[in-house]
Amino acid sequence: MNDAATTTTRQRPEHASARETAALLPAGFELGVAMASYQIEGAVHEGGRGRSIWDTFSHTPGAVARGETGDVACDHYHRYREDVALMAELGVDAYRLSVAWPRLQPDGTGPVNRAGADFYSRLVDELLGAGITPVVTLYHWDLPQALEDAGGWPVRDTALRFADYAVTVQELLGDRVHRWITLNEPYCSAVLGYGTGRHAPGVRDAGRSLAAAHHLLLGHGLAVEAMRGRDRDGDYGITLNLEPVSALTDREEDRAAARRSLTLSNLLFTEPVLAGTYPEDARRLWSAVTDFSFVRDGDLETTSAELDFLGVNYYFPARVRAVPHREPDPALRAVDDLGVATPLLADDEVTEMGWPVEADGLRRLMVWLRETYPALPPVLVTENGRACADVVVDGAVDDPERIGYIDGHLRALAQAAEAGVEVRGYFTWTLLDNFEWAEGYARRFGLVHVDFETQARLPKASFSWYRELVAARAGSA
Ligand code: GCO
Repeated sequence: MNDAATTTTRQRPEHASARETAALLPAGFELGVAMASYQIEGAVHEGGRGRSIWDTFSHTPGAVARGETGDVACDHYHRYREDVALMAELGVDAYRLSVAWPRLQPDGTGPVNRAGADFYSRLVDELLGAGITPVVTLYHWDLPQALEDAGGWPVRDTALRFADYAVTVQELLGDRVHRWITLNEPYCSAVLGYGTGRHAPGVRDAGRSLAAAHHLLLGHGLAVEAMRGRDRDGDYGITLNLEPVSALTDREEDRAAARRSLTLSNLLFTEPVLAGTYPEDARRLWSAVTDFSFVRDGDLETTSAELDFLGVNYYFPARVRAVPHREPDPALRAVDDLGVATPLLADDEVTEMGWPVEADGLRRLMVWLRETYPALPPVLVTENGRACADVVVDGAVDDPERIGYIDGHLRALAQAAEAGVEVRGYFTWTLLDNFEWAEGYARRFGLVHVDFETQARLPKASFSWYRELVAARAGSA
């Protein structure tokens, strides 16, 4: 079916769309790739690394598809030089990496584990040597198990531990790293981790999930304040996964459902971070499971600490309709049991994750942010990409759907910029096929194919496309 496309890609590797799209991007627009520690590093028992909640969770029968774990992953811990060389070949300006907390503080507190510190130090040096700016995420979900055993994110003390850890990382790398992202997707940590149990640590408790959300944002704010106190010139941000939310129909009940959905997916995070408040309806929506007494005086000033940028991860839109609650008793309801559903539509293009593709959703999300938050800091899209059913044929992977996805979303971003949103850059998810959390290795998001038996890396057609985009952007700047 794709024969024509395949032939075209192999014989004529230049893509007109890469040059055309590059020309639409705002001046100085940054292009990068993103990855995360547990998804790529492997070497979970090496260099004095402690155990994280994802080690425990992935080894729990039934938690991850096919019982897969991040024990080896892409073996990036040993192959980071090769991976940085791929980034250099791609020509990207920046690499968004994450630091594994249990590599630096095996039990989540106390003195630094030297071997872990050395690993990240070498990685940063390798990046700088290749002319690639490191953008460091402090927490991409690998909480030290010892902190989970002490209560995890539902406990306030974890926020304090996080701020200490943030300063520890800054002390180690701050002479060479100036751009920091505190948390990746606190929605997933709180809602999937403690609410639905789909992610580590696999807890299903609505009240604890909401407490976790608050303490994550508190930890974020404390970390920003502490790090900024040490280095005023650094750039500090947080990455939220947000959705453009709309009602599926004009019916009042669907519009109300969309509002509830918006509260959980966006406002529960954007309001404390960008407005220093809680969404109006949060207390009412979850009154049967918590009294929000975990919010203390002054907390919201901390959660809304000044940011230099907002990181946004976007994958798919939410088109919401009203459905009955799964659980009739409000006191027993899951945190996401809000009487909402986000069905696929008949003409949806759907990724291997089962997510609908809608590039314009990214433009709408950007415009929603700017209209809702007049003081919105500059935005970086810190993740966007798609899983495809990639196969190696004759030593090559042709992935026109991924190219189309990235291209479409960049064009949507260019339109958002045109509409006045200050969008500074785009990091595609991701460089290497890697451990896709509860889905394991079967969901491939990379520009580079990884053979998990041999660890061979094979750049896909999308890699060439992205390289042309970066080169054309640089040339046009
Ligand atoms: C995410 C994650 C990534 C995922 C990606 C695809 O932040 O959800 O940062 O780790 O792999 O989003 O699902």
